[in-house]
Amino acid sequence: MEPTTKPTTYTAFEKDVISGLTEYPKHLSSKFIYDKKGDKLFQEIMAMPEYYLTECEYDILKNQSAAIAEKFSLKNGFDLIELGAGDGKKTKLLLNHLSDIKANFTYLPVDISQNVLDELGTALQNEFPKVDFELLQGSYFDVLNQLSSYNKRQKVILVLGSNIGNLMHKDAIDFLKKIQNNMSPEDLLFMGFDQKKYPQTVLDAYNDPNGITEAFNKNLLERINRELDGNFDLDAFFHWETYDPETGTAKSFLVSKAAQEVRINKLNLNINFKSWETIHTEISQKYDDETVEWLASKANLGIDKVFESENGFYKNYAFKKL
Ligand code: AVJ
Repeated sequence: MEPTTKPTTYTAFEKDVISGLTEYPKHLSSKFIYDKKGDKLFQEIMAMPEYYLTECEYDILKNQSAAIAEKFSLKNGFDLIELGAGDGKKTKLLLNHLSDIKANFTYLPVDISQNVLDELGTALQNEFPKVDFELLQGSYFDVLNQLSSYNKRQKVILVLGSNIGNLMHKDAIDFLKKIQNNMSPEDLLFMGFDQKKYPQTVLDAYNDPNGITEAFNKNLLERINRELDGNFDLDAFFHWETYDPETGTAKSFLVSKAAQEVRINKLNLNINFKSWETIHTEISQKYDDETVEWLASKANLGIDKVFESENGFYKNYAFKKL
């Protein structure tokens, strides 16, 4: 009898590694940075003084929560749906205000990680015993699709942290379109966009002297070593950041210090690097009002109101369906 080989089915991570490391120039997707270790490193990034984004958005939510809440249907009630809730640190500022004014709402944090949600649930119970909440585990769109059917009151969709910045404009438009598809005319999308600014300030945010961002970026290689039985020598690569002030695109790379071969056993793959060869791993897009307006209009959304941090580094936009 002929030996039969089982068809191989690859995970999304494996597919990205195979295509990304066999194409030229090489690339890997930043979304795979976020395993347990990557999540922890990102928490450390958010606490770095150079990573101004966190504090700017925190300030907006702290100082402008009343003006933000005016956009919500305080009378008829609303659902506050947060995509990628994490530890909810910034959202709690809004929850504070909303519970002060006794708003009628349900908080629905969505996250892919059940661990993260369980911790958030415990914190909410302790800190906001009167706030009605429901934890939703899953990908953003599964959850959004379910929601559009089951409620009649206003939906306020929160996407904080300039997470959209990891997407090229085309993908950002698709992301906005998928949200727009699940919105009714009275619904609101509230989203953070990091702004164009003095280029060195951007570079410093993605190139800290303590090597936290470097470790975060290299976690992609570590994950390949851990999960796919690879033998990447982490010291044979370094982190490199660029920022193009014209396009507003910050780009992260891992650069090979020397010619080398890497073996990834689980994928039966050998990868050759020339010296100075790059792996492009992430973009962190910076915006201006015109670009945000253009992206939104492509997704049939319009800017309803803009909330700006005091230094102008960061903005949260409230969008409605056009
Ligand atoms: C989580 C996408 C907002 O691009 O600023 C931080 C991720 N990468 N430092 C960003 C990140 C390097 C972050 N986002």
